[in-house]
Amino acid sequence: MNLFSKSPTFVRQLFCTISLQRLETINHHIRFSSQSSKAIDNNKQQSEYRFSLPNGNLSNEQREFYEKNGFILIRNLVKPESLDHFRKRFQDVCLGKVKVLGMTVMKDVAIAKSEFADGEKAITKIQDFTLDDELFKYCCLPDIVKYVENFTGPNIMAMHTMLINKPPDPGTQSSRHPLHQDLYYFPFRPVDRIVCAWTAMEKINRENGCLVVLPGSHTGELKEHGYPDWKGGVNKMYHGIQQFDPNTKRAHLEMETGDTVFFHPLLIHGSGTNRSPGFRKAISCHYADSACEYIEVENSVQDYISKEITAIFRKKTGIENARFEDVWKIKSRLVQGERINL
Ligand SMILES: O=C(O)CCC(=O)C(=O)O
Repeated sequence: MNLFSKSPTFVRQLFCTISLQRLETINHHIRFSSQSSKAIDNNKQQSEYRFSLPNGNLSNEQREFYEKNGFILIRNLVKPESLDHFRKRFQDVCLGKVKVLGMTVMKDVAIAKSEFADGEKAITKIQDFTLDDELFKYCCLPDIVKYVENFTGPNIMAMHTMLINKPPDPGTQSSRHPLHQDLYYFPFRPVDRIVCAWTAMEKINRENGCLVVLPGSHTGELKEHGYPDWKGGVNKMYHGIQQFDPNTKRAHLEMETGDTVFFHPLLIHGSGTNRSPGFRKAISCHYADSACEYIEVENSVQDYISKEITAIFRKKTGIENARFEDVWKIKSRLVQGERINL
């Protein structure tokens, strides 16, 4: 088209239209580039998440909280009917009505000495209930597993299970659980693909000994542990961190029945004295990505505990040459997906 053969008005209009189109295009570029930089920012943020995965139920905001603090509390996650079922099963275990292969029934150091304590009153914790189909239902609750996927990915093993029955303290303060990191007990890695779900089976507050956590401590190293030097005695296997700054900020996790906290295995945590007249119950499971691998812990900070646990296992099973990882292989159970390494 020869523009010069057209009227000046037409040419001006055409230039105007072209300019407007250009402006539109530039505008579009600006809009597009700001949208894509938002997407890039979002991807960058996602790739900066180290402690969680996009798989499960957690929102980005919740993931950010976990990344920073090493725990996330989800309110009202487990139904009271399920918790009643687990409570009843626990009572049957304590009364000896149910015997479960591999389960450890632990007595409180102070209460066990009392000849008057019987049934669940003498028992502070049952551990390793994975082979009990009734209690194992806790590990498989879809409401919990959906969050676990945010930490382990889709192939999930239940590695360690507990129903904790913190007794009213007899004045010895032995009902406390010293500050510790759960990774101390675990010979598998990577650490960030392990998570604990811990559910309050009733209202848990400072009076009956709620969980105490040191927010952000999951970013640190695995520390040296050992039995604390407590006058009133300390429960078996309740190792604690010996050296840490007592002024570090603590958070007391007060929870209602069914509330569940998910926390990282390096998070420093423990629980307080039970000053109430009742037993304080919680149920928990440590999950791991089944693609995690066993590691050697000899001569590491885990050396002492691995020998203590393996010795108990050898005595219980009569398997003389059992190794630390064998203890874990036997008690762990697949929850979802494929059993890869563990
Ligand atoms: O339930 C509690 O009192 C604390 C349990 C705990 O931290 C543990 O057994 O590792």
